[in-house]
Amino acid sequence: MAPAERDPQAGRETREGNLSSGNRPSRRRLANAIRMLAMDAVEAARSGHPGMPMGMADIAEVLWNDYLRFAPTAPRWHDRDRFILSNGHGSMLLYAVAYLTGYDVQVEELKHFRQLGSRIAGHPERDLDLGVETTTGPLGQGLANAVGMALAERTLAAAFNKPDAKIVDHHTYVFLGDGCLMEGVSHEACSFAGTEKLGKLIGFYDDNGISIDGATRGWFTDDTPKRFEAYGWHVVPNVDGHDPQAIRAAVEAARAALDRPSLICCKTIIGFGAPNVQGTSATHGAALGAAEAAAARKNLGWELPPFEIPDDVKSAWDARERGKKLAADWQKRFSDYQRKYPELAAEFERRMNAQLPKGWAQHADAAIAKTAAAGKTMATRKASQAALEAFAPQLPELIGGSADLTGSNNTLHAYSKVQSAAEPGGNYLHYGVREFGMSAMMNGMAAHGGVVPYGGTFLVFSDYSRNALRMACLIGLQSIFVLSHDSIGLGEDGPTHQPIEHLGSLRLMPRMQLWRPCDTVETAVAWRAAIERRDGPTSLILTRQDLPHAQRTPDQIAAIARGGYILSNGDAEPAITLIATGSEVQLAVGAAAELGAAGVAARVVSMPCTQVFDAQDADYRAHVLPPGGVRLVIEAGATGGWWRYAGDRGGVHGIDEFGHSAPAKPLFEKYGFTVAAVAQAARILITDR
Ligand SMILES: Cc1ncc(C[n+]2csc(CCOP(=O)(O)OP(=O)(O)O)c2C)c(N)n1
Ligand SMILES: [Mg+2]
Repeated sequence: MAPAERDPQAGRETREGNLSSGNRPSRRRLANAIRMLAMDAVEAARSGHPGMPMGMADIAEVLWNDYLRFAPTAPRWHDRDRFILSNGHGSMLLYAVAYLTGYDVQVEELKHFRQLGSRIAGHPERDLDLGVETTTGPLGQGLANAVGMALAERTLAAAFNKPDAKIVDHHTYVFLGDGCLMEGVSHEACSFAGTEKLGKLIGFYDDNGISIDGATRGWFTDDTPKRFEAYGWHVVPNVDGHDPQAIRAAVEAARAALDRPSLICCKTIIGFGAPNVQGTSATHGAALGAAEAAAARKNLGWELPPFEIPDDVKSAWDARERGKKLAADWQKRFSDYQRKYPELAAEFERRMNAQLPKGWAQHADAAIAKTAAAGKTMATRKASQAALEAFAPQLPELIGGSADLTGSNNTLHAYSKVQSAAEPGGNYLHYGVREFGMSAMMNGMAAHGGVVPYGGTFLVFSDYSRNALRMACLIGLQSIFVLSHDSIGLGEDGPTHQPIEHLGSLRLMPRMQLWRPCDTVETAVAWRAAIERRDGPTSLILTRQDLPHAQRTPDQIAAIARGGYILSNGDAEPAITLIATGSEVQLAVGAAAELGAAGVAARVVSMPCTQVFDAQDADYRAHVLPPGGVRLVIEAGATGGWWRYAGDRGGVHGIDEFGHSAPAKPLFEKYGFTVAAVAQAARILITDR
């Protein structure tokens, strides 16, 4: 540790707040319980982050004991306040509070912090039973998730509240650190939150002047209050984060400013209470060590051994009765609402419980059959819009948007209504050019519940939002990513805009379901799958250019939902199987016809979603792709992921190079994406064997 990194604040006295009334322990003592548990759990694990929980303990004590509306025994209560720990490395703060307030967690579990199988994980993982609303850890994204949660709250409030009955009325609180504010995604999300005037969003900035490398003045000198004022936020600057009265005054001011989100900038001392290392990065991410932990105990006047919480402290923290009453009060209001507005109440419960509307399956079947009967030639981005138009009237929970590519992604449809601060009832958000922010906000909405977000950008820019896509997979959130302009087929915008490795790399993400439909019918089926998939995200990969309609029997239409199916030549013992996705399916069909005319039986398998196909039973997979057969995969993208489908005897016709600026047709010709070139590749493969 460089001597220069010691923060100027570190010299400050560690005052013992003396706000006790009657027999209630002082506020400082209540906060110290968080400090002790965090310190002890990190000691036990010999790894973790004691600094942040020790630094933010006084803020947490005020928030949980005086403001946050939560219920440890009813953690899923719909109108609870949402809390997100964006500086997720301070996870022990959240677990300590869960234990102290009376969530169903035992002290033994705290002793297994960061161990295999423990719910008390290194970084918070979504676990409503512990009061953990979403997974955080990648800095800045929790803040964007919080913006999404506040958006979801506003959306639901507009849809369901009545002048005489407010059933959706909660705050979103978020803790964030220097790291969150240095991350670019904080700019995207907070700039948007300012424009959207999300008055029930309140952030607490842990302004401790320290990050891992030391004192942040060497790399982070923004004037954060001015930055957030410029976004249109209400800012409470310079709050002493160790003074409960100052924190209370700031929260009061923030809650009063209902026309704007609020940021409370709290000056804190990282590792507060550890006498020799507080105020330095030494406390950030490592156990204090036995000697310093003992010194911190002494310094904070904590007489008990590790993991022991005095009864008076535990009972002062216990929020079970208070929470039960809050949840029961809401339930009473909701019962009242049910009597007055039975249909709306049923709809609210349907949406919050993530159920599909009555008659959904029939409606979806009919829409898909109608799409098939129309048999239109169309770009799949337009087919996606048509599918939305067919499904959206049934699904008011769909909240769409685009990162400033609305007209290109075709995400806005006939039933879209733009949402804004002035029109909170809308179902469409113009996210602006903020791909990462949009995707992370969508995740926050999905985690909130009651809404199903979909948002568009170009496939190539999924790189910008990639970690939010990963988080949606990791947590299991129903975010629907609409990614258009899916190959060199987008043409003249050139190689910067032409995805190559994106299909393969998104397919590598565990639990991602990526659909690359080949026509209007597959597009409608893909949308249906995305809507019905409640426990994870879907990427819908769409073309800019028109694609022809593929003829199918009703059985084939039904088989699309299996992720991969035989599109033609199912009966014959094929000499070769052509596997293709999206815009390349038409080439496979054409090549199969050419080969067939020359007496070579070629089967065509359309494979819009490999993840769903892989989950089918072995018999079905062997029926579609007979073991040992010669196979050629055709996809205008990186070849890497396809070899396991091609097999030892197969080939992959793809692109492992960047594209060019040119119209689509000459580009496809240059890269061998023509019927003739595909047929030739197939012939070579057969004769080579
Ligand atoms: C996106 C991302 N990059 C890097 C990290 C690794 N990391 C964890 S905490 C941290 C420093 C954060 O500083 P700050 O928010 O000020 O936390 P403090 O040390 O004050 O607790 C870093 C770089 C991360 N978790 N996420
Ligand atoms: Mg910091």
